[in-house]
Amino acid sequence: MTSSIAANSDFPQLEVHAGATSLGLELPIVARFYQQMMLIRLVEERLLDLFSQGLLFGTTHTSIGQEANAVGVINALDRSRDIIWSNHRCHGHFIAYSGEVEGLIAEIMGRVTGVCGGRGGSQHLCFRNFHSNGIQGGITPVAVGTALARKEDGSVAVAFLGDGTMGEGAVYESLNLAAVFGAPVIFVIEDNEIAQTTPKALTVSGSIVARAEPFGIRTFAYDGSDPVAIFELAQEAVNYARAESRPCWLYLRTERIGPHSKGDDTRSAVRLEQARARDPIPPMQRRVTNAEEIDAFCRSVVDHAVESATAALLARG
Ligand SMILES: Cc1ncc(C[n+]2csc(CCOP(=O)(O)OP(=O)(O)O)c2C)c(N)n1
Repeated sequence: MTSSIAANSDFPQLEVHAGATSLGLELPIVARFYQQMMLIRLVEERLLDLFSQGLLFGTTHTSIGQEANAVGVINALDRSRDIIWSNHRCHGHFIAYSGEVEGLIAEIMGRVTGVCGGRGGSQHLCFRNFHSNGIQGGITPVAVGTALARKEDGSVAVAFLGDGTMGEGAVYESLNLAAVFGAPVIFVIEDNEIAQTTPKALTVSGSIVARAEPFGIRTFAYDGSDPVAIFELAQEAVNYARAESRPCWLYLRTERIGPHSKGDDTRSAVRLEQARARDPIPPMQRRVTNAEEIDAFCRSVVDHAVESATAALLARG
């Protein structure tokens, strides 16, 4: 059963496919964004739980703490024509793009009902215009190529990168060619200051914000966890890339609250406390009047998705 939870025509519509019924509300933007963030949070918490029970195929990287980036950036795109290239930490980007909670959970549980038949897992998603790949920096040249190939339709491409990917040569070759050829690609940098267990200070020289300027690439930067602010900035970046047929650099300073993958978090208690202080969910919870209703709806979507994935056939029996 398909339920539409976002019926305001001013903003791109997100359909959530689930056995749960719709809230039946025309949600204003803050509530809509809160709902998408909550859905991402609950899916990822459930994935960690499923992993600990041995019910996932392969590994998983959650974006707990970074949900505002996914929601802000993806909602600024035209889902029907823009092309998304995501990385290993892609669940939030994917849910904000597709609302396919059931298809994602089934995919990571290795079920035939997954969005890629249960064979790709979250690091090899391919669904409509959304793609993910776990090789750090590997998607950047591809994003530039697709932006060039599709720019005549007015499409833009987006590539999501982490701070720990700033050491990959392919990123700089991509920046150079994107600027030289005029590729409308938005490089989104989610700087959570850590790559797996290595703090950025140990591996990244100079400024990440200023990284693209020497290539003649315009920069948009934000430090915070308000999805509406990220959405507005991302809209500016997307409008610029589309109208000017130019690349741009959208730098987002963020915090990863959970582990890199499952239990591998070596950060100090003080550093983790700083990260948690920037959790984007509580401030949004305070901004919406019907948070409890939204939470209950999201929970039912996730419960239903896990139930139906569990009942489906394994792709690799
Ligand atoms: C080329 C390459 N080297 C190493 C890895 C293993 N690996 C996966 S994620 C990751 C850390 C990435 O850090 P960052 O780019 O900051 O993104 P974040 O995980 O913080 O979102 C590493 C080292 C990989 N996937 N690809």
